[in-house]
Amino acid sequence: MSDGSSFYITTPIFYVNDVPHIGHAYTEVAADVLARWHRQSGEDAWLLTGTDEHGQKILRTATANGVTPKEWADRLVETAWKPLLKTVDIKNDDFIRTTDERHEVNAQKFLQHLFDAGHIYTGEYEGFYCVGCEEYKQPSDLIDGVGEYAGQQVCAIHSIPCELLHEKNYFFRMSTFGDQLLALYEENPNFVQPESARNEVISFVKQGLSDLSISRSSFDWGIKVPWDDSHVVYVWFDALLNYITAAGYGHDDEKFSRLWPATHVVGKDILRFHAVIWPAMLLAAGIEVPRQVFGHGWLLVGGEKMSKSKLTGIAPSQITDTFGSDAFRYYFMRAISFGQDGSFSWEDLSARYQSELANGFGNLASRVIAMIVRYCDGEIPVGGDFSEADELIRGTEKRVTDAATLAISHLAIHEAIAAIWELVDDLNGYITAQEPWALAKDPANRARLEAVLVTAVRGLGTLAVLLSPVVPQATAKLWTALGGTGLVTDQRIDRAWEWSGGPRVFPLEALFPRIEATVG
Ligand code: ME8
Repeated sequence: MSDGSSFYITTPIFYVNDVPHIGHAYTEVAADVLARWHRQSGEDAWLLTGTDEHGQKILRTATANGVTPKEWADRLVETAWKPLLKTVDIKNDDFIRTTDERHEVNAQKFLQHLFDAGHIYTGEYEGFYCVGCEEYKQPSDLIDGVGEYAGQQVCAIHSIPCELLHEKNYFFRMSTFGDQLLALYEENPNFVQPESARNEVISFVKQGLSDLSISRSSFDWGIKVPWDDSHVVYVWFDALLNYITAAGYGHDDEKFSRLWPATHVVGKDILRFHAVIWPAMLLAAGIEVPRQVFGHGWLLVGGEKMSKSKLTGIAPSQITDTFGSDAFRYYFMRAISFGQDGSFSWEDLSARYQSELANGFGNLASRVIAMIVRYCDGEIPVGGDFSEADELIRGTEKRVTDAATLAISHLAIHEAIAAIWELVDDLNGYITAQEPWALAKDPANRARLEAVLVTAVRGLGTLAVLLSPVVPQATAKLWTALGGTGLVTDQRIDRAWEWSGGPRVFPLEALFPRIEATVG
């Protein structure tokens, strides 16, 4: 049902070494909701995710585990990273690994192109390198260590000492792209979003850019520099290229011109790599810059950024085993303003599950379907005696469809869901006010009863279509119960209110069953 326009969206490629936690799953879900939404809007949407597999950190862990880095990465991709996608119900179109041949070969082409065009030179570098971040650190990035590292300077993110490295490296002349980047941020204010991220990036670039060391020679787990195989490509330079090698750069021109440029969804921790280094690399290569870089906030648990190194990691399956993947997706997309930090708590998750998903949406669906079974033998009435209250519901359906579409166009996923929830609340209020159970007692009210039930069922159909990107499993069940034709994912989301009801309803199990066990 594509109308031809392309929407290519990416997540970061995650360090294969790390254990997936809810922070990674959060980014995956956000990108997936956006991709599903655009797919349902008739666009050629394409979601890419994958794993970052080179670099010193991975080499060290593999060696410590007595296997080659490739064997180590293969194992983690199959046992941890691909299963994560299933756990939170991601419908990705591709999964790239930086050890894929399609990546390695075409990343080398890119590098050779930059070298031939004079953007790369040989130099010497000495600096403090954090293996956790895979990045050289400035003195201002270091803080005083505590505990076993007391008296030493440590990386502010990983709380471990950095290593003083002195190497002969190849350098990318990034410093020459400062003005072009500032012009880009100026001319295209949407290039970096949200606004706080944009401001941070602009002030960083205004301070002046240094050239970037893009090779390492002290170890060999990486892509070989094509003109000097004693060097491997710096892991970030390698990783960023995944976004174009997966999209056909260097080997499938038709695909590349169809997909590129992409929208990159990343955590704000890696904003500069995506909003400064990456567009500078592309400008140097004469390739169009990304459509947008969106830096979302951090998930905080107990006030701290969730990460494995701080030992606060929560596995996504700990949540989905109890609440299901739909609830995971809904909770994180609804409770946190996309672009800002947000705190996770089991109490908040349980409360929202119960009041919003089970009572607000799930019960509404069950009640309406049960009334059609009881009062109309399961047949959806075709018409009735429509009133102003019914028209108001139809108006709400159109209004929230437009509001949600607009919110998604600027990646405000939380606003889109809040808009859709106005329909959930209005439908609940409508049923309470119209009292179909009272109308059913007197055959003289038959036409009015039918108008109320068909209005409610149409509202449910609109909700199924609008919520499908967020809660795909519940909405698929609801669509079947409403007798909708085809798949709910094939219904146009920008015209969600157009559905006029199938011939009859079918039994619906509880969409969000009661959860008895205490969790946390
Ligand atoms: O940085 N809250 O990979 P990575 C929200 N390989 N999101 C979080 C999070 C949290 N507490 N913790 C992690 C890398 N994330 C590189 C990327 S891309 C060319 C290379 C998410 O495994 C968020 O998306 O450390 C963040 O940007 C990403 O995980 C970092 O993943």
